[in-house]
Amino acid sequence: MATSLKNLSSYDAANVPDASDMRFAIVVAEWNHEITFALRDGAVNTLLKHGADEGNILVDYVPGTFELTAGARAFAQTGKADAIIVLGCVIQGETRHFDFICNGVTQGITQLNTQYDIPFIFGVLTTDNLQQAIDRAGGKHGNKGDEAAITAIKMAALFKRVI
Ligand code: DLZ
Repeated sequence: MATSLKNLSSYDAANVPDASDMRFAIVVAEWNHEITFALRDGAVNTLLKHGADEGNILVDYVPGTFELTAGARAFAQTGKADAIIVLGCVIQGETRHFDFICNGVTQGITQLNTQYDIPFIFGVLTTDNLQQAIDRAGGKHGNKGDEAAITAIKMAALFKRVI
């Protein structure tokens, strides 16, 4: 479903596992920080709402979305997280940079998901313009950070059940 038809902050709280025994890492891109910091705040608040301990939510920063893969990998190697969320925002410009960054981070995070026994959650907005990003970072379409946090909790619970 297109996100314009779905509120990214809407979910059934009854279907979300308790996160009180889970550890999370959140890697945030500083590029388009007015958007990514709103995604970060949404993610942190949603994790706390579902029982996560503030001390079990590690947050750190990379310069841009392209660096999210390396930042997430660094956290994975510490073994300190049950799920790793990456948050970024790539806005279409006049050059093909948009495509290269989006392809790079998508492939990078996909590869990490096959290399480590922890889930990596993709909280990257890829929009045509700033308004579309604002709409998805706490605006009329909700907050993709909330959605990423719920996904992280569900995936961390699955890994705890299965592995
Ligand atoms: C260079 C660049 C451009 C043009 N646009 C974005 C963007 O919209 N969002 C984003 O997160 N980062 C952007 N960057 C920076 C790259 O992600 C990366 O930090 C640099 O290419 C250095 O590797």
